[in-house]
Amino acid sequence: MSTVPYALPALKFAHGDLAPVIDGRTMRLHHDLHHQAYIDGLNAALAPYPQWHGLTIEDLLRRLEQLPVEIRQTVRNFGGGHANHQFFWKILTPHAAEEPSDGLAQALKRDFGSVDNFRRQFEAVGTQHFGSGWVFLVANPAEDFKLEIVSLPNQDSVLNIGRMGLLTCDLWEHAYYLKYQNRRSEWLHAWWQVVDWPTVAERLDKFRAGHRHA
Ligand code: MN3
Repeated sequence: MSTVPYALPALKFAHGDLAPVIDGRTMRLHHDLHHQAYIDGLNAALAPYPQWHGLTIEDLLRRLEQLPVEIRQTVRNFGGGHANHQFFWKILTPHAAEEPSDGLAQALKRDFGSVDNFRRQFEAVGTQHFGSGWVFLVANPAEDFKLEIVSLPNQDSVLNIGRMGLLTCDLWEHAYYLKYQNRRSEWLHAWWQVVDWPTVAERLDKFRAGHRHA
């Protein structure tokens, strides 16, 4: 569990392994440079505040409103960027199963009608989101872990809206522009081919078992 100074997590696959869905150059820029920049910005902001060191990124973001006002927005942006990207890499794999497993498939069917309907709605929310941000599949712990699709602007985190993140796709142009240019809907449609469904199912199981983050 990494805390301040936060460090770039290693990928569980090589940069080029997600090609052709995500090309190696995009992965290198996105992970090695963009994600690193969020971490550098976060560490710099927190350096003068040792009382805020030692928290996981998730616990830090949950306490955003308690942070000194002069660093709150910076932590929201850079800390959110770190958390969202760390989450994103975890749910990607070069060895994707085509369909979610039984338990997760049942939950998707219960809340969206079918797995295909879920995918269509997720792509629509991601495509229609204006500007940079993220689209998420989340569980709502206040409603018996009902599954919902939400999009958030910039680097905002689902941790700040009382939801638990199961799956997310990056809507910032740096995530897809080299290959998909302005065609965000194509990016979202192709991206299913690298989604690590077993990891998504495991996150839902952990949340249901009472873990606060996965
Ligand atoms: Mn990104």
